[in-house]
Amino acid sequence: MDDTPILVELREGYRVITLNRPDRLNSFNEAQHKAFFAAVADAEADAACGALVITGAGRGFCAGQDLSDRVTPEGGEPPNLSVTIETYYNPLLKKLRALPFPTIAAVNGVAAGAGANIALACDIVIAAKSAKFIQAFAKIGLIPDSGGTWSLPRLAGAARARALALTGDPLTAETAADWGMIWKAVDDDALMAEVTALAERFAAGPTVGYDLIKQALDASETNDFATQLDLERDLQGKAGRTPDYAEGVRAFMEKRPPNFVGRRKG
Ligand code: T3D
Repeated sequence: MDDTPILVELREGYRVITLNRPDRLNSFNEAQHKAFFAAVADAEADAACGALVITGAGRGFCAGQDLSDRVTPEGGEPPNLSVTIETYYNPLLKKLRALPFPTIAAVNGVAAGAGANIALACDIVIAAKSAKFIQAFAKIGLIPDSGGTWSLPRLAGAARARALALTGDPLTAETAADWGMIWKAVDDDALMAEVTALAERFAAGPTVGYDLIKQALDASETNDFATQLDLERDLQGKAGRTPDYAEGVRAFMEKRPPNFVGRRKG
C-alpha cells in the first residue's frame, strides 16, 4: 500500500482526489484530515481546475472517523469531539460546499459516518451498485455530522432522514438513487468511466456559469421565492456578461459545438 493518505491526480481541466487508507476503509486519521483539506484547497486555488472528483482506494469510499484514534479506557477522560469537528470536519465541509466548480463523489464502496456525508455534500454523487451509505453514528452513540443532519432531510425527506439517522441501517446505492439522494447508481466496473466522462464534460464547460448555478441553488435553501427571483436576476446578469454565454449562443446559431473558455481556465 502507498503510505500517503491522499492521492491527487491532475488531469486536463480537473482533479481526482483518492482517499488512500484502504486497510482502514479510508477512514480519517489526523494525517488524512490534513492532507485532504490541503488537496481540496489546492484544487480551489488552481484556476485551471474546472471540476473535482473524490473517490476511495480499495473496496471502500470512506468509513468516517478512524475509531482506533477514539478508544477511551474504562473510566478514562472522553475525547472532546467538538474539537475535531471544529478543527477538521467543519472547515472541510464548508470548503467543499463553497467550491466554485462542480464536485463529483465517485462512491466506489461503502460510505459510512462522515464518509457518507462528505459524499452527500458533493454536487453530484455517482455510486457503484455494490456501494452502501451508512449513517453509522447512532451505532456508536453519536449524531450524524459533516452536514448529515442538514443534507439528509433535504435529500431523502424527513421520514427517511430520521430512519437512516436513528437506525444506522445500510442503504444500497440503488435505493439511494431511487430515493433521489444521489444522482445515479451504476455497474461497479462502469463507475470510473462514467465519472471521468462527466468530469471531462465539466472541465470543458462554462465554468463561471456552473459557479453561478451552484450559488443560486445554495441560496435557495434559505431564500423565499421573491428573494430567489431577485437573485436569479442578478446572477443571470453576470452569466450574460461572460464570454461563454456569447460563445454558447453563437455556437447554437451556427449549429456547432461550443468552445467555452471559462474564466477559471485563465
Ligand atoms: O471522532 C470524531 O472526531 C467525531 C467525528 C465523527 C465522524 C464519524 O465518522 S463517526 C462514525 C465512524 N465510523 C463508523 O462508525 C463506521 C465503522 N465501520 C463500520 O461500521 C464498518 O467497517 C463498515 C460498515 C463501514 C464496513 O463493514 P465491512 O464488514 O465491510 O468491513 P470491516 O471488516 O468492518 O472493515 C474493514 C477493516 O477496516 C477492519 O479492519 P481489520 O479488522 O481488517 O483490521 C475495520 O476495523 C477497519 N475499519 C472500518 N471502519 C473503520 C475501521 N477502522 C477504524 N475506523 C473506522 N471507522
